[in-house]
Amino acid sequence: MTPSPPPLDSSLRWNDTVFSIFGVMTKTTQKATFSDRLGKPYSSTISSPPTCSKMEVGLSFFSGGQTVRFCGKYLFSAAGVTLLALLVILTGCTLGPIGTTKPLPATTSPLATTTAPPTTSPLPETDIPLTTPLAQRLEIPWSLAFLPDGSIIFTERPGRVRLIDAQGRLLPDPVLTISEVAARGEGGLLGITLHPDFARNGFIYVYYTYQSGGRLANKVVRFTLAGRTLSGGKAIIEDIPGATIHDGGRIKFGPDDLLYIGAGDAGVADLAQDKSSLAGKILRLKDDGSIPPDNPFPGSPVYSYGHRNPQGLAWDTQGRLWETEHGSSAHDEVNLIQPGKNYGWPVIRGEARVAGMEPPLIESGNDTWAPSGLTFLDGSLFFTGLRGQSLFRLNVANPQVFDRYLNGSFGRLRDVVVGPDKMLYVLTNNRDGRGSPRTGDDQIIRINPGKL
Ligand SMILES: [Ca+2]
Repeated sequence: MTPSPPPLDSSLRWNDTVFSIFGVMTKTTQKATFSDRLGKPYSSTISSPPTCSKMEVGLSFFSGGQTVRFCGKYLFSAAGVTLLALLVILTGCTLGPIGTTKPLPATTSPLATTTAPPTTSPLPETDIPLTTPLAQRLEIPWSLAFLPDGSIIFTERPGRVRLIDAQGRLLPDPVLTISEVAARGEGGLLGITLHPDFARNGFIYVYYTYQSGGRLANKVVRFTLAGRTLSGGKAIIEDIPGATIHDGGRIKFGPDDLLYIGAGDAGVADLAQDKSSLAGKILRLKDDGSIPPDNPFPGSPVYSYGHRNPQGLAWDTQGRLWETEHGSSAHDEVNLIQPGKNYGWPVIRGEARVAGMEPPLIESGNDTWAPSGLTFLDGSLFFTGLRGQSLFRLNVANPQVFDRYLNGSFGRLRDVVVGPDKMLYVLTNNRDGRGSPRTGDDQIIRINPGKL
């Protein structure tokens, strides 16, 4: 027998009952997202129905087989950007907790005719739950990749490469522990990726911080996986400036079968504008570390420059390279990368414009996403937020349209990867001293994008 909904106190705010107070609205799309206390996200178009007061907007969403409508109040607006927080309050509707609500009479449906079509393409819905933990009690996992048999290889920042077999079992012992790794601050064992011809050659590439003389540096090393053993260890590129902050670390092969490397500024901002330095760059190399003849600066691995701390790289179906990057004091960026271009750090940030420098496609304004991993699926870019503690979704056909999911449900999120099953695989990052570890942390979580 279903318990009847509790009586509603009209002065009760939704964040005290069902909803967290967080919402995001973009002025251009008139779309808001928010979540309940379990982290289940909802999105809504926004309108101005007569039932809401002048300072409020109307929102609606579908839950429990019916449309739920209410009014939301602005909390603040960030100057120059399109983010608004919404404090969601009830306005006289007879609603209990989500899922047990009664249908509303048609006369209280002012938003029924104002719902806009979805702004992003629908994704397949299956019986797979929205979130499923796949591996737990990990130590700062940073990056993962799928092997052809469906097993998962991933890095833990202290220096371990680990494997989840095709049956989903986490192997207790690492397939490799790299003693040379210097896990200081943001540095350590970071990116991992497979050679495009991995099935034939078994090549796996990792990016890590190490001690070089009296200083920290980063390198990319190629290993060979045979069975459950990683061996070899050929350096592809070394002496990328390192530090306890801004080590970059993402590595991926592009559709041109060349290796792209995100290198941070190592805390020395001006190096990003110095094309003779490897810091603050996206680098491009052949699989053996040699320099492609068509790189934009002849004889140099530099592909683009003026980056602060690139963290995510992904290509869309048109072959375009997208990048996420940490800004300074908010102003995080999503950039569309073109060879030889200057992305401005530290000369410009936010909406600033200088001739010869590329502004971001979108930036976070005064909000902080701390964007990390980036991937592409069915017309959308998905990226994870560390301080933002969310999974963000961007429509590449209209980059100003983005959604925000999970909102704190799993803490800081480091990486997101599309699996062979078209599910998203997300890494938490709560054990590095900057987060609040919870039971099971750190985790690899499977996300069903059809249920976002
Ligand atoms: Ca920039």
